[in-house]
Amino acid sequence: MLVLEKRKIDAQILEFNVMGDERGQLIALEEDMNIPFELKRVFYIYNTVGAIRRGNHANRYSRQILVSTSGSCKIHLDNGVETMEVELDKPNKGLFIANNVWREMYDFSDDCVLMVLSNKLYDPDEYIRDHDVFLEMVKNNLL
Ligand code: T46
Repeated sequence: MLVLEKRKIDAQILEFNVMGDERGQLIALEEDMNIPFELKRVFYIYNTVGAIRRGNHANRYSRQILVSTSGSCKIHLDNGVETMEVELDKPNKGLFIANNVWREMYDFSDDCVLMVLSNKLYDPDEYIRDHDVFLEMVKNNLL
């Protein structure tokens, strides 16, 4: 049996600076300031249905930062060896996820708006959607 080397998941929780005053709060996300990659795409997920799990894939090339700008949700990460769970529940909390990390998003609150920043334009061909294929690629050092 092949024993895989234990690897830390390439992901990081970020805390963004909040610029608040008597009018309310403002958070600025800016390439090379608090976004550690070239910013090519933003999308957001909302009105998520009940107990649904989204994601269920790894991206070959996209690096992302996820922020729950409203409400909360949880993220399950998996590098083929280890897993971790992160709760996104504040607009100033971000989760950086490197490429080739399996992700699932779940436990969305009704008011959750999950914003995702990415260093790549959308390309459906960069998705690994089969978890067994993902594990096989990790095992064979193909990622
Ligand atoms: C990820 C997690 C966090 C587009 O046309 N352009 C886009 O930029 C995206 C992201 C999606 N789409 C289309 C493709 C599908 O027909 O929107 C539909 C839903 O996308 P998907 O099923 O990939 O959504 P999620 O929530 O499972 O995953 C998304 C991202 O695709 C993914 O990269 O990491 O959010």
